[in-house]
Amino acid sequence: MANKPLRSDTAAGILAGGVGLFLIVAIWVNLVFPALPIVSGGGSVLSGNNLRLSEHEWGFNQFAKGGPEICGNTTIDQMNITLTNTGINLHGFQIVRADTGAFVAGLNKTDLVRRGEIRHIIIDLDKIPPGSYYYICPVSGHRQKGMVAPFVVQSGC
Ligand SMILES: [Cu+2]
Repeated sequence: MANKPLRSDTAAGILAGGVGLFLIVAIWVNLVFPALPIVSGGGSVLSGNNLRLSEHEWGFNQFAKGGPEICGNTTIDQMNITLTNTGINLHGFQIVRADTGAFVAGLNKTDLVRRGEIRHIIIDLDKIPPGSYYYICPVSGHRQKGMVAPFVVQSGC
């Protein structure tokens, strides 16, 4: 065994095994700990007290994943959001804390917007402390597929 030169086919086998193992681990990690993609499309920000937001598979508005950031100005008491489901599946809308994921505002988890439905909701911004949140679709698996984007409450947007 000592000083025996490593045959090239053996080396190739070890390398292939290593690459395979790496891929298996990478796939496992992705399945068990799905990354939460936060896509805030190209710096676009929705603000004001009358927002329109279309929902579709894995994104909001024109984004294939994620959506525009929503900025809630602390001077606004109530934010009106018009949701339009332009997708095929049922979608919901919730605002959750960025740190704990706890529900803050939005639709009940089982209150979903149907295909083609237009829904007006009111977010009581005056009840949400300044800070970082996300808006998400609470349908199982949709957030993981991309239906998540930043929602911030701050003075000035
Ligand atoms: Cu959804």
